[in-house]
Amino acid sequence: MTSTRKKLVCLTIAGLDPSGGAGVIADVRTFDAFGCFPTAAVTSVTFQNTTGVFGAVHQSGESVRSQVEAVLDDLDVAAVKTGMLPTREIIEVVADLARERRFPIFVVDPVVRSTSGYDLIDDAALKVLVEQLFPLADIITPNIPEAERISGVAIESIEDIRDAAGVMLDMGARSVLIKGGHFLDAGTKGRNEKSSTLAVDRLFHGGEIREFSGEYIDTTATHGTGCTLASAIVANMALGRDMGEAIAVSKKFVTNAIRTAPMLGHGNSPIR
Ligand code: PXL
Repeated sequence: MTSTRKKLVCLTIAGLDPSGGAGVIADVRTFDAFGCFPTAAVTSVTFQNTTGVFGAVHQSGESVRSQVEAVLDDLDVAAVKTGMLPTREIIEVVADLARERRFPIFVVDPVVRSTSGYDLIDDAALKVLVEQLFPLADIITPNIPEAERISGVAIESIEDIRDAAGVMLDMGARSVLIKGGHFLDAGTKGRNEKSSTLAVDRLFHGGEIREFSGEYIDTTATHGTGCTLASAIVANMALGRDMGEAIAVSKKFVTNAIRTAPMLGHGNSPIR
């Protein structure tokens, strides 16, 4: 006997990392890992591997629009995520599509720079991303360097994280998740347990802060952490989990992936 199973469709609009660790390949694999059906529009073909980014050929706005429309015109898309949006033209197309098509769930990962220091967006485009996409997104998911560049706040303390989030909320973001992987929170697990170092992600929403703590794993296997976390949040929200629950599940998924990373390549290994 055969049986069919309806799958929730998720769409990523992001760059291609041909070495598989980040960008659309990471997103597609994450959607699939949570049982969602992955679709993808490519914004840029990057030339990179685990050791660095060597260049990129960006798509035109028209190309990105045509890819996204082909998906949306045919499939019932439950949730959308953006990653690398390198040009003003692409960002404007994505903002127009988000307004025209009313994405049911919309997660914006404001990708700014690769781990190896390659700029994935220019300053003028970043300004448009903030102005046009932040107000349309359910949540934005910057890491600490991204939060610093977007907010202009140098982050050295938890107060600074709060200030940076405040600036991004004032810029129009509805919810801001600042990821803690670049900032170590020294904490204790419990009175009688050994002191441990944590990676704490903080969600700022409606005047409240919620913390998501995970073990900080000292490893070079970090390639694709941001893409994987944002995609996991999209998949879990598509599956009907509320934002807090989706973040908690996604954080565990990423921490576990980092712990069990395949250690591929000669640089920063993909996490899964
Ligand atoms: O992790 C940020 C990121 C997102 N998307 C693409 C990337 C990178 C970092 O290298 O290459 C395509």
